[in-house]
Amino acid sequence: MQYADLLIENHGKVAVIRLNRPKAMNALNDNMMNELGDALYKFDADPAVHVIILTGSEKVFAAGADIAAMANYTYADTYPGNYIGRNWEHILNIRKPVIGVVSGYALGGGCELAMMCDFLIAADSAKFGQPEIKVGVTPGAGGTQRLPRAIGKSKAMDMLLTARMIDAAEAERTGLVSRVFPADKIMEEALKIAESIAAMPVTVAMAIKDSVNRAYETTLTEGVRYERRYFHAAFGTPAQKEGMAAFLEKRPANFEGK
Ligand code: CO8
Repeated sequence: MQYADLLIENHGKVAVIRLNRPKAMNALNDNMMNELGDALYKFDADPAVHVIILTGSEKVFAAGADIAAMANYTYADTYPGNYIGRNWEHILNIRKPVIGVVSGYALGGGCELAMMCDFLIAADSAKFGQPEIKVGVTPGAGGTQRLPRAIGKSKAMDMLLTARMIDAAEAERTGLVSRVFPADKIMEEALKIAESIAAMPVTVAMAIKDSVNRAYETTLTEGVRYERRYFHAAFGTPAQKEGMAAFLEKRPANFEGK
């Protein structure tokens, strides 16, 4: 796959998508968001791919939506025209696990895009922030909604209202990211994590992802009911037969093709 604003790498069952507009701090523009949707849908549909990594460069994940592109937009452009937003949420339709890997800045729309990944790992150089207030707008891709769910109301309000950035240590402490690694080891460690997931049965990984995401959209009782259906359905899969047989036979499970 060839893109103007993305770099693509294949590592066996793991596909890596790199945001790549180095001259503009990976600012997210319309073309990049179109390309990102295209790449994500292609990998989601590719049976050879089990896990997707979304990352940026060593210096920056993404410094937000492209301010130069939107500075002169009018309300007619944004709401009726739907110039910004129309292609931002393709990532939420992806059924395979998407790991966000953040080195350097993840700001504004960059932080929002990161939070749309299933979980985040960060380099110790990472900095997260929602500085939209400084450029006279609110967040528009979930910053006011996903950030409080991720780190709690007080921390989220603090970040959103003061525009202060948090570093990787604070991001890990508050639960925004699951693990932090030295910057020079981040991709190596990210690939190890992705490969460990890719070795699991993809059908179960997809069901777990769907169930966890359900937790944010429904009541506890309905969420558990939803999970129970997947649990029962797992008994119709080769993965359950292999996983349980391997346990009882005291051998490693082989989920290849399951
Ligand atoms: N948009 C466009 N260009 C950018 C952006 C951006 N968000 N961020 C950086 N750039 C450009 C700079 O203009 C500069 O370009 P040039 O070399 O041509 O002057 C180049 O990238 C390098 O940037 P700096 O010189 O500023 O680099 P520094 O290392 O000094 O600073 C920072 C790096 C801290 C990342 C700084 O660039 C910065 O603060 N950037 C803006 C961060 C920001 O305000 N982000 C929020 C934007 S608003 C937003 O994201 C709303 C999202 C809503 C989405 C809704 C979808 C539905």
